[in-house]
Amino acid sequence: MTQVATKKSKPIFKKPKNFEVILLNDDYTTMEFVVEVLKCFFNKDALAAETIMLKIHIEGEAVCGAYPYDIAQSKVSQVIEYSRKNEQPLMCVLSELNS
Ligand code: TYC
Repeated sequence: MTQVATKKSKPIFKKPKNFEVILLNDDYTTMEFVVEVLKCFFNKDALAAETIMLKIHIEGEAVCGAYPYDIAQSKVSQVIEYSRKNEQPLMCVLSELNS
């Protein structure tokens, strides 16, 4: 929480922003790999991971979780690094919530 003083010195507590982590569809990443990523990095069970993967495959993208900035950014980096190490082009991005 960030505390900001007003003229009357009444503290205002600003709610920290959350950031959505979004996985994007592509034509080359395997479905099995995306399911593995959703289980390992976003703690999804097998059914949720399969459902989210299919949503991305059909609609082009899906939200995998919402976190404070540092955690969201670290998930994006970890997913991209893990994908490249496994020779998959999977892309993961951030989107700001509750501005
Ligand atoms: N479209 C991919 C395929 O047909 C599967 C896929 C799903 C890729 C989700 C990326 O985030 C993704 N192999």
